[in-house]
This record gives sequence, C-alpha cells and structure tokens, in this order.
Amino acid sequence: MLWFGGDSYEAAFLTDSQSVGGQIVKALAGYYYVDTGEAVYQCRARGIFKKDGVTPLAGDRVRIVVQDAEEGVVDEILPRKNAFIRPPVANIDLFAVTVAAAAPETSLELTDRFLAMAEAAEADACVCINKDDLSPAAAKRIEGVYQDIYPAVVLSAATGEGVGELRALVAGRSVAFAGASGVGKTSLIALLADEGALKTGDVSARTGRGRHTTRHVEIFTLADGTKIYDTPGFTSFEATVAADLSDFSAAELFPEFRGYLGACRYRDCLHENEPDCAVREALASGAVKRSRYASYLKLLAEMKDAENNY
Ligand SMILES: Nc1nc2c(ncn2[C@@H]2O[C@H](COP(=O)(O)OP(=O)(O)O)[C@@H](O)[C@H]2O)c(=O)[nH]1
Ligand SMILES: [Mg+2]
Ligand SMILES: [Zn+2]
Repeated sequence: MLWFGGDSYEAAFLTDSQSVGGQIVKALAGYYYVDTGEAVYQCRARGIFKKDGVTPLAGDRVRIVVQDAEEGVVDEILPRKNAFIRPPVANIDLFAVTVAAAAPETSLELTDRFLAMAEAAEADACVCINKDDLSPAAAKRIEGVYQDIYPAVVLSAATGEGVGELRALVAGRSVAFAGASGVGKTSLIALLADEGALKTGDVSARTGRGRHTTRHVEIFTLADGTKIYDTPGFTSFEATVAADLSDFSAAELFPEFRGYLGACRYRDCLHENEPDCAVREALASGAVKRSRYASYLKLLAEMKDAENNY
C-alpha cells in the first residue's frame, strides 16, 4: 500500500488534537482516508455527521483532528462545489461518463442518466467511448449520438488510442470516471497515470485484465495536479435518483433541448404529446436524437412518480 505522498514521519511532529485540512481520497468500510498533502490519515467521522444525516464523500475538503501519525477524526466538511449520490463523490469539475463500444454493450439510457446527474450537479460532462479496438462501428454510432452535445472521445485502453485527447480534456481538473462495470474506467485511469507519473496512490497494481474490480471510490493525483476519481461500476440506478433531481425540470437536464424550450405552443409543455412542440419537431428533423428523447421520457416519468410519492 502506498498511502503516504510525502514523508510519513512528518506526521509524528504533529501534536495531539491538532487540526489540519485535507481531502478525502478514499472512503472504505466506515473509514475516510484524508490526504493533507503531507500524509494520508485513516479517519473515522465524528458521530455528529451521522446524526445530521451527512455522509462524508470522496473528494470532500475536510478538517481533521490528528490523533497520531496515522489516524485522525474528520471534524468538519467544508462547503462542497457539488455532490453525487451515485457514485458517491464530491467536488467534481468534469464527470467522465465512460462506455464501451462492446463488452459490455452500452446502455444509452444509463449513459443519459449519468449525464443528467452531471447537469443537475452543474459539473461539466464528457463521454468516453472505450474499446474502439473491439467495435469501431459501434464506437462511431455512440460518438454520433453525443458529439454535438458533449465532448466525446473515442478511446482504446488496449491500444492507447485517444489517450492524448483524454489527457488534454482532464488536465488540471477534478475528474470522476463513472459508468457500468467492465467498460474500462480503471484501465483508462492507469493509462493516464502511466503517462502523467502518478503523484499519489497506486492504480497500476489494481487495474486491468479484470482481476481487480473497483469496489470503492478512490482519488489519484497526477503529477500535474489533475485529480482522477476511480469509481465502482454498477448496472442499474436506484429509483431514488429521480427524487434527487426534484429541483429541476427533466428537459433542462438535456442541454440540446434548451434552444427549443421557449418555442413550444404551451409554456408548460412537457414535450410528450402536446401539439406544436418544438422539441418533438427537433426530434422529427433529427436535431434531437431518438435515444436521447427516449431517455428524456423515462426520466420525466420517474420524476413525475417521485413527485407524486412525496
Ligand atoms: N479490448 C479491450 N479491452 C479493454 C479495454 N479497456 C479495458 N479492457 C478490459 O476490460 C476489462 C474491464 O476493465 P476495467 O478497467 O477493470 O473496467 P472498469 O470496471 O470500468 O474499471 C478488463 O479485462 C480490461 O483489460 C479496451 O480498450 N479494449
Ligand atoms: Mg474499475
Ligand atoms: Zn414541447
């Protein structure tokens, strides 16, 4: 294990109950690993968080009370730029929704759900289309759906294709890789780490060849300061997700709809079956993609359900 970014003995100079700032770089089994820049402390969270219903997240900027050279207690969570429930991460600049051209087959609905969550969190998003080596035709199809809406990068962690483009996209930002398991998130991160000389963490030992499945969120810092969040994959969303979007209308979570929203006949048009709907006209002309519209209808239905249940 490679927890200590700097000299771990520096921590020994800290006096009891000294408070220092840091960032949670890993959350696992009730422990929070806080990187202070000098060392990484294994921390429990103060009981008060649980009482208040607050869960510290990977990416949180925190203050900890240091107990000894290796342990501390998370005492305060500093205000978040944003937070996600799935994956459980905070303070994201770029949400890199990762899909595979093949193995596993891409669910466009799941992809669109991730993208909608990024919109709700006011994080930038991009689409990483990995495994181009397995099915270039499928990669191109997926790229065609997203390229006018989000930055879309076609990649192969197997051949290194697209990694330069990905590197330019992530440079200097806090980037969460999210997507179904097996699409190659950890493999892509290992590639970024190889070329960028990893400052903290040890992604290479846990990547590739399907041997290590990511089961928790972990943040790696590249030499240029870029923060990369590796997250566990999953295959379905909990129904609660839509409830968390309750401050939004479904349509505003689909950026390519925005240009049409004022042009529908009815001001409260939901773009389902209403006459003279500008979004559905854009669908008919091909300006709005069918899969995106289908994902919109699903999200809209879920958000209506969630509203009725509260
Ligand atoms: N052919 C091919 N296989 C890949 C590629 N990227 C990852 N893999 C393989 O896909 C499997 C899952 O990769 P992993 O990085 O663990 O996926 P994660 O669950 O999204 O983190 C592993 O067996 C990888 O070796 C790629 O670009 N092409
Ligand atoms: Mg992984
Ligand atoms: Zn409409």
